[in-house]
Amino acid sequence: ELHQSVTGTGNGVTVGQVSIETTQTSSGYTLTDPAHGGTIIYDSYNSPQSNPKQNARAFSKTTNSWGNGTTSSRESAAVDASYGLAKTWDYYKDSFNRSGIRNDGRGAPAYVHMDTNVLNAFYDDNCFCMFFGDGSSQNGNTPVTALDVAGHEMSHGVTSATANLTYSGESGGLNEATSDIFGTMVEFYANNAGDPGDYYIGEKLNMSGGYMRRMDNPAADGNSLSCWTSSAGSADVHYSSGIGNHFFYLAAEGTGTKTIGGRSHTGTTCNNDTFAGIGKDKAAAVWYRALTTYMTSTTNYAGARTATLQAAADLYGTNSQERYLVSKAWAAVSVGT
Ligand code: ASN
Ligand code: ZN
Ligand code: CA
Repeated sequence: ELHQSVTGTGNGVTVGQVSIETTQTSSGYTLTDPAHGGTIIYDSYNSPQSNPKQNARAFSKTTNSWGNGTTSSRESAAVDASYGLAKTWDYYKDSFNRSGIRNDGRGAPAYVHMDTNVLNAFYDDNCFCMFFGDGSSQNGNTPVTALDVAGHEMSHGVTSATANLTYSGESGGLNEATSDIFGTMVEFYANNAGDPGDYYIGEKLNMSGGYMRRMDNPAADGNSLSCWTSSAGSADVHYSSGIGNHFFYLAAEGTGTKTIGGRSHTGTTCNNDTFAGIGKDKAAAVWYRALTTYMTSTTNYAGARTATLQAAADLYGTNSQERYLVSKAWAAVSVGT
């Protein structure tokens, strides 16, 4: 066998010192991960976002030690991506026996250092691949490769391969919420010392407000919706996602203030109700079954409620406490009341 899977050492920008799976070739090593579908990490080499593979090349070197923990090494962001996408793969495999985005065992290529001054990351279903920007002056030029971002982007592929929620209106909000939910679950699953699990999105990106989004209190960012309204479908999908994110937080953790991953979570509701959570693993199992069994491209929030109630009934029983608390969490975000 010419190309062997080997364990390398990495020092990422946001994930710190980690092990990553790489490939040994006749001339050295590449960031191809045979243990996770052959995922290849490329350097976009600051190709323009309009043609982000233009100058791309795969990472390769003679030793199997990658990055130095800062952006002075182009490899550091690649370590984040390799580690984050491997953890995302493992999360889906361990939790749902899903082998990659399409459940076909194939990894999706990822490109770091896309363009310049881009505080964003993308999944592109046309190439079955992901692109990660290097951040901008707004976030101290921190690469947008944190664990919850990698999980978010790869999860767009899972949504595309399953419910295929249309990326506009309420279905678009559900599409975005699905990526925030599983990006967050990946962060918990990885149990990384430098980036512990929480229900904030992008808290490791050095944003001026300290995070990009919050699931426990979406409206705290000044834009996201915490509660459903009849105009939710007119909001940007990254804001209408707040309703689904808030539902998930409340279903998982219940109401009331909690410190999780060193951060304060307020667990506000739209109806002043108080109730317990079913735990994040059960809440994620409900959402995954709803996504892969009941949701379709046109599912709206009312439909997501029905889908998750059916999923909870399938998994835990029609008269289960889990199904009851899922209904309480939807009511607490003004869906189905
Ligand atoms: N980072 C964004 C996302 O994955 C990019 C976009 O607007 N599609 O949602
Ligand atoms: Zn997204
Ligand atoms: Ca997070």
